[in-house]
This record gives sequence, structure tokens and C-alpha cells, in this order.
Amino acid sequence: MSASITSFELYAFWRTSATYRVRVALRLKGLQAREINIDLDAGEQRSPAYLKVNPLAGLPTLIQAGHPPITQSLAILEFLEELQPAPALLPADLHGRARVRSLANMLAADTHPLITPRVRKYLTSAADFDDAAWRAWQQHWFGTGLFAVEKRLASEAATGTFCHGDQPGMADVCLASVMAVMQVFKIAVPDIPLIERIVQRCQQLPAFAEAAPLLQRGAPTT
Ligand SMILES: N[C@@H](CCC(=O)N[C@@H](CS)C(=O)NCC(=O)O)C(=O)O
Repeated sequence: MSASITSFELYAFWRTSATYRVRVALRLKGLQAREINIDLDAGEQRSPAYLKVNPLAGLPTLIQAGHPPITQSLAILEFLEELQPAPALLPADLHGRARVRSLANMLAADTHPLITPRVRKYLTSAADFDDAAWRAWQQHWFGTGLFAVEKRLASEAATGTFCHGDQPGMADVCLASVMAVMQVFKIAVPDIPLIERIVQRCQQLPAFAEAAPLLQRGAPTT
């Protein structure tokens, strides 16, 4: 592996779902990144210094030395896939790739962004949401996304041990990332047996197990 491939920096915070995806993908591909902690609870994502890196104030951002920052976890996963094609996070066939990207987007684009700190901040300040209303919001949007994914996984022949066949891929990374953040926030969605089975299988793999939020630097120890 060339030196340039390993010289990554990852702006990260212990519990973020989108950062989890990148941590897993790096590990699956045998790559490493030095993490730079951005404390979301302290609002560091909105500091002038970080806004220069990522004007949308989100984590993660991946930096490869000498290149512009790469934001958006799915763009980072696609970048890593092209940089280091094996093991593949996307299937070899066109329609398989479309299916995996579609499942990944259902989770990373249509489900997770609704429960991010900036949404919470807005709802609790501009819309008078209290803790109970925020919890109901999280439950609603996680459930909406996961029920739809469960329905697809149950009805589509390409589902295997993992979301697509018997190798972990981009959809599994996104699925496990959503389930990981739900665990952090103690949100449970009932009646998603296939998802639970697939995520349990993911967690048996070191790349997923080592990316668990509570194992990351800065995570609470109790
Ligand atoms: N679509 C973006 C989402 C980025 C994002 O919202 N990340 C969350 C953490 S999981 C964040 O940093 N939020 C900061 C905030 O909402 O203030 C991606 O996939 O990278």
C-alpha cells in the first residue's frame, strides 16, 4: 500500500452515525486515518475553523494530504471504494450496485439526517420541542426508514447473509450505522427481524465491532 493511501485525517466524534460508516469502510479496506475530534455536544462543528473544512458543519470529513476535504459519508465511501477496490463495498453488476446504493441512501440520506443535532437544535429552539417530542420524532423517523428497508430486504431475492448477498457492503455499513446511533440514543424499533439478523452478523466482523461508538475516543466510560 502506498504511503499516500494511508495518510488520511478524519474529522470525527465518537457517536456519529455518519463517521461510523467511514470508520467501518476504512477498516474493511485495511486503511487508517488519524482522527481529529470535533465535539458535537460543545458545538465545535460550528466553529469558524471547522466551517472552513466543512461549511455544512457536519461530520465526517476525510482529508487526504494534499487534496481538498471530502465531506458526505457516502461520497467518502465511494472514494474509498475507487481508491482501494478490494474488498468491494459494491457488487460487480450494474443492477446490484444500484440496489446497494439505493438501500444505502434510504438510510444515510432519507433517515439519519432527520435526527442530527442541528435538527434537534432547530426543533427545540424554534419549534418548542421538549425531550418527549424529540424522542417521538426520533422514533418516528427511525421507524419509517427501517420499516421500509426491512420490507425491501424481506421481499428482494438479492438479500443474503448481508443486505446484498453474503459479503458486507455499503448498505450494511449504513444499516449498522443507523442501528449503532439508535443504541446510543436508546431508541428501539420493533418488528425488524431481518435487519437485526444482518446487523448482528455485521457486528461479528472486527471492522464493525471496532467501530462501535462506545469504543471510540471521547465516548463516556460509564
Ligand atoms: N449527509 C451527511 C450527514 C452529516 C451529518 O449530519 N453528520 C452529523 C453527525 S452523524 C453531524 O455532524 N451533525 C452536526 C449537527 O447536526 O450539528 C453525511 O452522510 O456525511
